[in-house]
Amino acid sequence: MTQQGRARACANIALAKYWGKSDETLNLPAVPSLSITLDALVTETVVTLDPGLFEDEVLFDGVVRSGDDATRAREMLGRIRERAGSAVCARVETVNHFPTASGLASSASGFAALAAAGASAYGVDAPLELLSAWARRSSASAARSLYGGFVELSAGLPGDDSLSARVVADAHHWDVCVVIALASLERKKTSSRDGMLETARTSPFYPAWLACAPGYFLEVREGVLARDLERVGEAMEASTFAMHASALAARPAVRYYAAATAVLLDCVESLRARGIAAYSTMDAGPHVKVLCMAGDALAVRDALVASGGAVDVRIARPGPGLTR
Ligand code: 2P0
Repeated sequence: MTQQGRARACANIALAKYWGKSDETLNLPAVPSLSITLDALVTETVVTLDPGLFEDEVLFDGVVRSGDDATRAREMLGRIRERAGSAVCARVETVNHFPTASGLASSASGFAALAAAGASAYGVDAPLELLSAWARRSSASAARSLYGGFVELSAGLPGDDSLSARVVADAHHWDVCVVIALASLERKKTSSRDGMLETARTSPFYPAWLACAPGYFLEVREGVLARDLERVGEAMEASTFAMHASALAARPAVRYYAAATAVLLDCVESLRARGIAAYSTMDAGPHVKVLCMAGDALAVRDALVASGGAVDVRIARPGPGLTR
Protein backbone atom coordinates (compact mmCIF):
# COMPACT_ATOMS: atom_id res chain seq x y z
CA MET A 1 0.00 0.00 0.00
CA THR A 2 1.32 3.46 -0.89
CA GLN A 3 1.87 5.60 2.15
CA GLN A 4 0.83 9.04 1.11
CA GLY A 5 -0.35 12.23 2.77
CA ARG A 6 -1.80 15.37 1.23
CA ALA A 7 -2.69 18.81 2.55
CA ARG A 8 -3.67 22.31 1.44
CA ALA A 9 -2.75 25.51 3.24
CA CYS A 10 -3.15 29.21 2.43
CA ALA A 11 -0.47 31.89 2.66
CA ASN A 12 -0.89 34.72 5.14
CA ILE A 13 -0.11 38.42 5.34
CA ALA A 14 1.11 39.85 8.63
CA LEU A 15 -0.78 42.89 9.96
CA ALA A 16 1.77 43.08 12.81
CA LYS A 17 5.16 41.97 11.51
CA TYR A 18 7.62 39.32 12.62
CA TRP A 19 11.21 40.41 11.94
CA GLY A 20 14.14 39.01 13.92
CA LYS A 21 14.73 35.87 15.98
CA SER A 22 15.12 35.21 19.70
CA ASP A 23 16.68 31.80 18.97
CA GLU A 24 18.21 31.15 15.55
CA THR A 25 18.62 27.38 16.05
CA LEU A 26 14.97 26.80 16.96
CA ASN A 27 13.78 29.62 14.66
CA LEU A 28 11.85 31.47 17.36
CA PRO A 29 10.58 34.98 16.64
CA ALA A 30 11.86 37.91 18.68
CA VAL A 31 8.54 39.78 18.45
CA PRO A 32 4.86 38.78 18.39
CA SER A 33 3.02 38.87 15.04
CA LEU A 34 -0.57 38.69 13.81
CA SER A 35 -1.70 37.78 10.31
CA ILE A 36 -4.69 37.14 8.05
CA THR A 37 -4.75 33.80 6.27
CA LEU A 38 -5.66 34.50 2.61
CA ASP A 39 -8.00 32.40 0.50
CA ALA A 40 -6.46 33.41 -2.85
CA LEU A 41 -2.97 32.01 -2.22
CA VAL A 42 -3.10 28.22 -1.84
CA THR A 43 -0.37 25.58 -1.71
CA GLU A 44 -1.15 21.88 -2.20
CA THR A 45 1.42 19.31 -1.10
CA VAL A 46 1.57 15.53 -1.51
CA VAL A 47 4.16 13.46 0.38
CA THR A 48 4.70 9.88 -0.79
CA LEU A 49 6.98 7.45 1.03
CA ASP A 50 9.35 5.66 -1.37
CA PRO A 51 11.75 2.98 -0.01
CA GLY A 52 13.65 3.21 -3.33
CA LEU A 53 14.87 6.77 -2.59
CA PHE A 54 18.20 7.43 -0.87
CA GLU A 55 17.32 11.07 -0.24
CA ASP A 56 14.01 12.97 -0.09
CA GLU A 57 13.05 14.28 -3.52
CA VAL A 58 11.46 17.73 -3.54
CA LEU A 59 9.46 18.99 -6.52
CA PHE A 60 7.91 22.48 -6.78
CA ASP A 61 5.35 22.84 -9.54
CA GLY A 62 6.72 19.63 -11.12
CA VAL A 63 10.38 20.72 -11.11
CA VAL A 64 12.99 19.00 -8.90
CA ARG A 65 14.44 21.52 -6.44
CA SER A 66 17.80 21.67 -4.74
CA GLY A 67 19.18 24.43 -2.55
CA ASP A 68 17.79 26.04 0.58
CA ASP A 69 14.08 25.24 0.06
CA ALA A 70 14.83 21.54 -0.50
CA THR A 71 17.18 21.44 2.50
CA ARG A 72 14.53 22.95 4.76
CA ALA A 73 11.92 20.50 3.46
CA ARG A 74 14.29 17.58 4.19
CA GLU A 75 14.93 18.92 7.69
CA MET A 76 11.17 19.03 8.32
CA LEU A 77 10.74 15.45 7.05
CA GLY A 78 13.67 14.38 9.24
CA ARG A 79 11.86 15.66 12.33
CA ILE A 80 8.67 13.83 11.32
CA ARG A 81 10.64 10.60 10.63
CA GLU A 82 12.23 10.83 14.04
CA ARG A 83 8.78 11.04 15.61
CA ALA A 84 7.54 8.13 13.43
CA GLY A 85 10.63 5.96 14.01
CA SER A 86 11.01 5.60 10.23
CA ALA A 87 14.06 5.68 7.97
CA VAL A 88 12.15 5.69 4.66
CA CYS A 89 12.66 8.69 2.38
CA ALA A 90 9.84 10.51 0.62
CA ARG A 91 8.91 12.41 -2.51
CA VAL A 92 7.42 15.86 -1.89
CA GLU A 93 5.27 17.34 -4.64
CA THR A 94 4.16 20.91 -4.06
CA VAL A 95 1.95 23.01 -6.30
CA ASN A 96 1.38 26.71 -5.66
CA HIS A 97 -1.93 28.18 -6.82
CA PHE A 98 -0.77 31.78 -6.68
CA PRO A 99 -1.86 34.72 -8.86
CA THR A 100 1.38 34.76 -10.81
CA ALA A 101 4.51 32.69 -11.10
CA SER A 102 6.55 35.02 -8.96
CA GLY A 103 6.69 37.58 -6.28
CA LEU A 104 4.68 36.33 -3.34
CA ALA A 105 6.16 34.26 -0.56
CA SER A 106 5.02 30.65 -0.63
CA SER A 107 7.12 29.43 2.29
CA ALA A 108 4.32 30.04 4.82
CA SER A 109 1.69 27.98 2.99
CA GLY A 110 4.35 25.54 1.75
CA PHE A 111 5.78 24.54 5.12
CA ALA A 112 2.31 24.47 6.72
CA ALA A 113 1.09 22.05 4.04
CA LEU A 114 4.31 20.01 4.22
CA ALA A 115 4.06 19.53 7.99
CA ALA A 116 0.52 18.17 7.65
CA ALA A 117 1.09 16.06 4.52
CA GLY A 118 4.32 14.65 5.97
CA ALA A 119 2.69 13.71 9.28
CA SER A 120 -0.12 11.90 7.40
CA ALA A 121 2.30 10.05 5.11
CA TYR A 122 4.37 8.80 8.06
CA GLY A 123 1.27 7.93 10.09
CA VAL A 124 2.03 10.45 12.84
CA ASP A 125 -1.13 11.59 14.62
CA ALA A 126 -0.02 15.17 15.26
CA PRO A 127 -2.43 17.80 16.66
CA LEU A 128 -2.56 21.20 14.93
CA GLU A 129 -0.37 22.79 17.63
CA LEU A 130 2.43 20.33 16.90
CA LEU A 131 2.10 20.83 13.13
CA SER A 132 2.24 24.60 13.74
CA ALA A 133 5.39 24.23 15.86
CA TRP A 134 7.03 22.07 13.18
CA ALA A 135 6.08 24.60 10.51
CA ARG A 136 7.49 27.42 12.68
CA ARG A 137 10.81 25.64 12.96
CA SER A 138 11.07 25.74 9.12
CA SER A 139 9.66 29.25 8.62
CA ALA A 140 8.12 31.23 11.46
CA SER A 141 5.33 32.74 9.35
CA ALA A 142 4.33 29.17 8.35
CA ALA A 143 3.21 28.47 11.94
CA ARG A 144 0.33 30.92 11.32
CA SER A 145 -0.82 29.25 8.07
CA LEU A 146 -2.12 26.11 9.82
CA TYR A 147 -5.05 28.22 11.03
CA GLY A 148 -7.72 30.22 9.23
CA GLY A 149 -8.81 33.82 9.78
CA PHE A 150 -6.83 36.08 12.11
CA VAL A 151 -3.87 34.31 13.72
CA GLU A 152 -1.19 35.29 16.22
CA LEU A 153 2.27 33.95 16.97
CA SER A 154 3.86 35.07 20.23
CA ALA A 155 7.50 35.96 20.61
CA GLY A 156 9.48 32.84 21.48
CA LEU A 157 11.38 32.24 24.68
CA PRO A 158 14.85 30.97 23.71
CA GLY A 159 14.90 27.16 23.96
CA ASP A 160 11.10 26.71 23.76
CA ASP A 161 10.61 24.51 20.68
CA SER A 162 6.89 24.06 21.45
CA LEU A 163 5.88 27.56 20.28
CA SER A 164 2.87 27.42 17.96
CA ALA A 165 0.39 29.95 16.57
CA ARG A 166 -3.24 30.33 17.66
CA VAL A 167 -6.46 31.78 16.32
CA VAL A 168 -7.48 35.28 17.40
CA ALA A 169 -10.72 35.34 15.36
CA ASP A 170 -12.08 33.10 12.61
CA ALA A 171 -12.34 34.00 8.93
CA HIS A 172 -15.97 35.15 9.24
CA HIS A 173 -15.23 37.54 12.10
CA TRP A 174 -14.65 40.60 9.93
CA ASP A 175 -15.55 41.46 6.35
CA VAL A 176 -12.20 42.81 5.21
CA CYS A 177 -10.13 42.16 2.08
CA VAL A 178 -6.46 42.32 1.24
CA VAL A 179 -5.84 43.72 -2.23
CA ILE A 180 -2.45 42.47 -3.42
CA ALA A 181 -0.56 44.68 -5.86
CA LEU A 182 2.53 43.05 -7.36
CA ALA A 183 5.14 45.72 -8.02
CA SER A 184 7.42 43.49 -10.07
CA LEU A 185 7.90 39.91 -11.23
CA GLU A 186 11.60 39.77 -10.35
CA ARG A 187 12.87 37.44 -7.64
CA LYS A 188 13.89 39.31 -4.52
CA LYS A 189 17.60 39.74 -3.90
CA THR A 190 17.62 39.10 -0.14
CA SER A 191 15.56 36.35 1.50
CA SER A 192 13.56 37.20 4.63
CA ARG A 193 15.83 34.97 6.65
CA ASP A 194 19.04 36.67 5.50
CA GLY A 195 17.41 40.10 5.68
CA MET A 196 16.31 39.77 9.28
CA LEU A 197 19.63 38.23 10.38
CA GLU A 198 21.55 41.10 8.73
CA THR A 199 19.19 43.62 10.36
CA ALA A 200 19.76 42.07 13.80
CA ARG A 201 23.52 41.93 13.27
CA THR A 202 24.22 45.38 11.84
CA SER A 203 21.25 47.77 12.10
CA PRO A 204 21.44 50.42 14.82
CA PHE A 205 17.63 50.59 14.54
CA TYR A 206 17.08 46.90 15.40
CA PRO A 207 16.84 47.53 19.18
CA ALA A 208 14.26 50.25 18.46
CA TRP A 209 12.27 47.76 16.33
CA LEU A 210 12.31 45.23 19.18
CA ALA A 211 11.10 47.94 21.56
CA CYS A 212 8.16 49.16 19.44
CA ALA A 213 6.92 45.96 17.70
CA PRO A 214 5.04 44.45 20.70
CA GLY A 215 3.03 47.68 21.13
CA TYR A 216 2.00 47.66 17.45
CA PHE A 217 1.03 43.99 17.81
CA LEU A 218 -1.27 44.79 20.76
CA GLU A 219 -2.91 47.65 18.86
CA VAL A 220 -3.49 45.42 15.85
CA ARG A 221 -4.89 42.64 18.06
CA GLU A 222 -7.30 44.95 19.87
CA GLY A 223 -8.32 46.56 16.57
CA VAL A 224 -9.03 43.18 14.95
CA LEU A 225 -11.17 42.06 17.90
CA ALA A 226 -13.06 45.39 17.80
CA ARG A 227 -13.31 45.29 13.96
CA ASP A 228 -11.79 48.79 13.95
CA LEU A 229 -10.16 49.26 10.54
CA GLU A 230 -8.62 52.65 11.32
CA ARG A 231 -6.92 51.32 14.45
CA VAL A 232 -5.64 48.19 12.71
CA GLY A 233 -4.60 50.09 9.60
CA GLU A 234 -2.61 52.75 11.43
CA ALA A 235 -0.82 50.22 13.64
CA MET A 236 -0.19 47.93 10.65
CA GLU A 237 1.43 50.76 8.67
CA ALA A 238 3.53 51.70 11.71
CA SER A 239 4.66 48.06 12.09
CA THR A 240 5.46 47.82 8.38
CA PHE A 241 7.47 51.03 8.15
CA ALA A 242 9.34 50.37 11.42
CA MET A 243 10.31 46.90 10.17
CA HIS A 244 11.50 48.29 6.83
CA ALA A 245 13.30 51.20 8.54
CA SER A 246 15.24 48.76 10.72
CA ALA A 247 16.19 46.76 7.62
CA LEU A 248 17.15 49.87 5.63
CA ALA A 249 19.58 50.90 8.38
CA ALA A 250 21.51 47.60 8.13
CA ARG A 251 25.03 47.68 6.60
CA PRO A 252 24.77 47.12 3.71
CA ALA A 253 21.13 48.23 3.55
CA VAL A 254 18.46 45.55 3.27
CA ARG A 255 16.13 47.36 0.86
CA TYR A 256 12.97 45.75 -0.47
CA TYR A 257 11.38 48.91 -1.92
CA ALA A 258 11.24 49.40 -5.68
CA ALA A 259 10.23 52.55 -7.55
CA ALA A 260 6.80 51.04 -8.18
CA THR A 261 6.38 50.48 -4.43
CA ALA A 262 6.32 54.24 -3.84
CA VAL A 263 3.73 54.71 -6.62
CA LEU A 264 1.47 52.14 -4.93
CA LEU A 265 1.96 53.64 -1.46
CA ASP A 266 1.05 57.09 -2.85
CA CYS A 267 -2.04 55.58 -4.42
CA VAL A 268 -3.23 54.20 -1.07
CA GLU A 269 -2.68 57.59 0.60
CA SER A 270 -4.72 59.30 -2.09
CA LEU A 271 -7.50 56.73 -1.66
CA ARG A 272 -7.66 57.71 2.00
CA ALA A 273 -7.72 61.39 1.05
CA ARG A 274 -10.81 60.51 -1.05
CA GLY A 275 -12.47 58.93 1.98
CA ILE A 276 -11.77 55.26 1.28
CA ALA A 277 -10.32 53.52 4.34
CA ALA A 278 -7.37 51.63 2.85
CA TYR A 279 -4.01 50.88 4.49
CA SER A 280 -0.71 49.55 3.13
CA THR A 281 1.60 46.81 4.24
CA MET A 282 4.72 45.25 2.70
CA ASP A 283 6.69 42.13 3.45
CA ALA A 284 10.24 41.26 2.41
CA GLY A 285 9.64 42.36 -1.16
CA PRO A 286 8.46 45.36 -3.22
CA HIS A 287 4.76 44.42 -3.32
CA VAL A 288 2.07 46.42 -1.57
CA LYS A 289 -0.86 44.69 0.14
CA VAL A 290 -3.81 46.88 0.97
CA LEU A 291 -6.23 46.22 3.82
CA CYS A 292 -9.74 47.56 3.29
CA MET A 293 -13.40 46.68 3.85
CA ALA A 294 -14.72 44.09 1.39
CA GLY A 295 -17.17 46.66 0.01
CA ASP A 296 -14.28 48.92 -1.05
CA ALA A 297 -12.09 46.18 -2.58
CA LEU A 298 -13.08 46.79 -6.21
CA ALA A 299 -12.50 50.56 -5.90
CA VAL A 300 -9.11 49.90 -4.30
CA ARG A 301 -8.19 47.39 -7.00
CA ASP A 302 -9.19 49.82 -9.78
CA ALA A 303 -7.13 52.64 -8.23
CA LEU A 304 -4.05 50.42 -7.87
CA VAL A 305 -4.38 49.30 -11.50
CA ALA A 306 -4.83 52.93 -12.66
CA SER A 307 -1.74 54.05 -10.69
CA GLY A 308 0.49 52.20 -13.16
CA GLY A 309 2.63 50.84 -10.29
CA ALA A 310 1.33 47.26 -10.40
CA VAL A 311 1.99 44.42 -12.82
CA ASP A 312 -0.87 42.41 -11.31
CA VAL A 313 -3.59 43.13 -8.74
CA ARG A 314 -5.67 40.48 -6.95
CA ILE A 315 -8.27 40.54 -4.20
CA ALA A 316 -7.97 38.06 -1.31
CA ARG A 317 -10.35 37.39 1.57
CA PRO A 318 -9.72 35.88 4.99
CA GLY A 319 -9.26 32.19 4.25
CA PRO A 320 -9.46 28.78 5.89
CA GLY A 321 -6.82 26.91 7.83
CA LEU A 322 -5.34 23.57 6.92
CA THR A 323 -7.41 21.16 4.84
CA ARG A 324 -6.47 17.51 4.23
C1 2P0 B 1 5.80 38.21 8.64
N1 2P0 B 1 7.80 38.10 7.21
O1 2P0 B 1 5.42 38.40 9.83
C2 2P0 B 1 7.12 38.81 8.25
C3 2P0 B 1 6.97 40.22 7.74
C4 2P0 B 1 8.26 38.97 6.17
C5 2P0 B 1 8.00 40.34 6.66
O2 2P0 B 1 7.67 36.14 8.25
O3 2P0 B 1 13.40 33.00 8.66
O4 2P0 B 1 9.85 33.16 5.80
O5 2P0 B 1 11.88 31.36 7.54
O6 2P0 B 1 11.33 32.24 9.82
O7 2P0 B 1 8.74 33.41 8.05
C6 2P0 B 1 8.87 36.10 6.27
O8 2P0 B 1 9.86 35.39 6.91
O9 2P0 B 1 11.24 33.74 7.83
C7 2P0 B 1 8.08 36.80 7.30
P1 2P0 B 1 12.00 32.51 8.51
P2 2P0 B 1 9.84 33.81 7.13
O10 2P0 B 1 5.09 37.61 7.82
